[in-house]
Amino acid sequence: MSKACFITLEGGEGAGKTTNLEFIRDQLERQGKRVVVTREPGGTPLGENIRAIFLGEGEISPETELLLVFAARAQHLRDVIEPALAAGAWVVCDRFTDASYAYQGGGRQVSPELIRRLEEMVQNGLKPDLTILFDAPVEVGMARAKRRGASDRMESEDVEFYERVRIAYLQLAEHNPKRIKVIDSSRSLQDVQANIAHLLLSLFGS
Ligand code: Z5A
Repeated sequence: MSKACFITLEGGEGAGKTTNLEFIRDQLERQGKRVVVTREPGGTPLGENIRAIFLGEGEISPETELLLVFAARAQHLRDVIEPALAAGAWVVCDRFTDASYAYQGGGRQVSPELIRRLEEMVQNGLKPDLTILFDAPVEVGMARAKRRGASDRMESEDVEFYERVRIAYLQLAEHNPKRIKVIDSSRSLQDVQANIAHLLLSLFGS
């Protein structure tokens, strides 16, 4: 694929996205690609401020959560993602709009139609070329995240919440099989990275 690609990483808590970000950057750079690595919510000064509010203490209603992530996303698209792609860089983003469908839609049970309307308003039709969904049973991800230390506001949810998030992600993958590729991230890091390398190779070959 000669054009710059937009790749997003998704998954439940402790699924392994962040662990594999640098591996993905390295694989792309070995193919001579210029790579911009970024994250959501965040990626811009405004977005990082929104992230601090989003993950901070205190009650936030489901609709407010949704508006916060889309406010951060609008700025992120204008200031980082769209300019990088236009300049020919590949963009690897730790979470994007699928996370809104999974967490606010699945987890918080906000209407998917509301999410779809915001997506249409903010993204001007831009969607990731490839989404890698790191999937593991909820208890595996939670145990990994717990070993990592203190929890933020989102990480303090119960198992049922994360089960709904996982189901929503798997449904998204089922409905978007060409874009969303599921990797079993309960396997060893070596196996997971072999899968990622294979996926990326198929992208270069197309
Ligand atoms: N959020 C939202 O609600 N709506 C939205 O639209 C967006 C986001 C965009 C922050 O995201 C929160 O924002 C997130 C969803 C919400 N809330 N939650 N929960 P984040 O991505 O910054 O934070 P996170 O989901 O909490 O990420 P995480 O817990 O850091 O997960 P991860 O990045 O997938 O996991 P990791 O840090 O790479 O790995 C966790 C540990 O497992 C670590 O110690 C690793 O060494 C270990 N690990 C990883 N892979 C393996 C394998 N294969 N074997 C063994 N051990 C492993």
